Amino acid sequence: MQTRNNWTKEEVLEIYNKPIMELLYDAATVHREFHNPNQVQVSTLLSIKTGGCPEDCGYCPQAARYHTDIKGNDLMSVQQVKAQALRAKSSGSSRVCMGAAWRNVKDGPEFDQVLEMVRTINKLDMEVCCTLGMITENQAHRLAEAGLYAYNHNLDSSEEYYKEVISTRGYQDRLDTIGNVRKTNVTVCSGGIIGMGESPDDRAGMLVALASLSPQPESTPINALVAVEGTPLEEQQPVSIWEMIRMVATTRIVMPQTQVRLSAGRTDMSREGQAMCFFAGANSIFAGDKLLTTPNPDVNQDMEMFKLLGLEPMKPFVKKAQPESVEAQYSKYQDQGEKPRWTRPEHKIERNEQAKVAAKVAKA
Ligand code: SAM
Ligand code: DTB
Ligand code: SF4
Repeated sequence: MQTRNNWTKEEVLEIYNKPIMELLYDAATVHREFHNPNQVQVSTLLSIKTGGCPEDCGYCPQAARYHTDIKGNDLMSVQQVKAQALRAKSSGSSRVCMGAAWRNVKDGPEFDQVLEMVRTINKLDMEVCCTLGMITENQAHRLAEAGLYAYNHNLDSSEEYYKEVISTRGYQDRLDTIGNVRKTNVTVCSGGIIGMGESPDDRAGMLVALASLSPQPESTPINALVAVEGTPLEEQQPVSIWEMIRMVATTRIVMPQTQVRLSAGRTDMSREGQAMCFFAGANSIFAGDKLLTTPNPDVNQDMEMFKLLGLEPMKPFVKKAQPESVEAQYSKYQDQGEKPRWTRPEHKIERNEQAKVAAKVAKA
């Protein structure tokens, strides 16, 4: 099966609405073509900066304007992050995703601290992912140089429904950040939420938008809304497991190579329900008793479920080699007795180049 970037909403809806047995069979068939069905990636979320966000995302307990019970925190220290990452690694995680309740990244000491966190986790041989809000192309390059493996930035819904949920930024802003990440060697993680009151049409619209990205995202989280008291979506009824299964299966079919993440909402799902999602093509979960601010199943319970289902946690860097940080590239050159020519390989204007020109001028 070829990866297609030209799915229409009608085609996607037709898949989404198939009789469930047919849908499961089709999705599982695609899944086996591209993935090992017995392996599931285990990723750990770390909220490195919690709460106080200026945005108005209607689902989010971290938006400053809603009155939720979460306890806000300033940016964590690099040492705290390292300790948590080591703990996650020892309980089977191969990936750490650091989330910050920011509208966008600002250059300065806090971003420098995040870059240091990325370097630190990369050195632990774990895939490191960040979700920090909007980023510029330059910031994406700096994250890449630090050894970032993935950047998470969700489209969250269809373009039409997005406006119903968020007013402080637009769909194009999301696409722009994803485009900036794509200009580097960092992989793209982008998905969305179901259960916000959107229609199947909106779900299909979101999948068309994601599948039309070329290349498609390497990772696609499918979240079920966790309706948090104090947010505008607090009264939303939980989505049924069948909707989750349909969404996962359809995602698998339209994005055959992506890592489909069964993300928020697992505390309300039975093992049987989750097993159906894995059968339908989900091959990643977030482990640990907390997502960013809301509860998640206990890691021991998850490991029991893995044992029961014969699933094994995926090793890191199965899909793409570990990125080399600038320091790693530098020391490799030194070992070979050479000096690296480029310190920022993806940048067109280079300090080295400028220095060379200046030296030539001085000589003349
Ligand atoms: N501030 C950054 C941003 O919005 O991109 C990063 C953090 S934000 C919390 C990451 C993602 O978490 C959102 O895009 C959304 O998909 C998901 N999310 C947030 N609150 C949620 C909730 N209550 N239920 C399900 N998913 C949620
Ligand atoms: C994603 O799509 N889901 C994760 C991760 N990317 C960052 C976050 C889920 C957050 C759920 C609400 C909370 O715990 O605050
Ligand atoms: Fe802020 Fe992200 Fe929450 Fe929106 S989803 S309010 S941008 S932390």
